[in-house]
Amino acid sequence: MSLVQWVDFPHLGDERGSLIALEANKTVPFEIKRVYYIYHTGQNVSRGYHAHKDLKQVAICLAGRCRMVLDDGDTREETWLDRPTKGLQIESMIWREMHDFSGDCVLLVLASEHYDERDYIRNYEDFLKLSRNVHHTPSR
Ligand code: T46
Repeated sequence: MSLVQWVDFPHLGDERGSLIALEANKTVPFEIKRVYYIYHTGQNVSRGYHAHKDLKQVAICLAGRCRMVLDDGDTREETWLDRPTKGLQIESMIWREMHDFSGDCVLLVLASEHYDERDYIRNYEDFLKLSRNVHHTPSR
């Protein structure tokens, strides 16, 4: 299965313009505990470079665009976030990097948990070791 999984949001627009509603456990596949947004990212600045042990997120580009790289330790895929009608699902234990932010990019992120620095894996070698354990531990 591709690492790039989208949620398509129903478009509730009419002749007056566009409207999208985000609802926990409906359009967004988890209970939303936190919302943050990334904007005014400098030119040639990249962000991310970490994975999360448990956190699940949906990232929606409300304006502009940026390029997201996802890596599960075996496969690396990338995609552009450039429209507010689609959310990119980022599961736990996925290394992510964000590049090529346009000056007007506003990236909204919905998160399944409150902020907890202990959930971050910020070293790629540590991520690879942990992801091998997660994927290769036989379940009984
Ligand atoms: C992710 C990508 C897509 C907080 O205090 N609370 C928060 O909710 C967040 C998200 C961050 N912070 C602090 C932690 C750092 O001192 O804000 C600072 C910047 O965070 P970070 O360097 O982790 O930002 P990004 O853009 O590299 O990553 C963020 C999220 O942290 C991360 O979960 O998946 O966006």
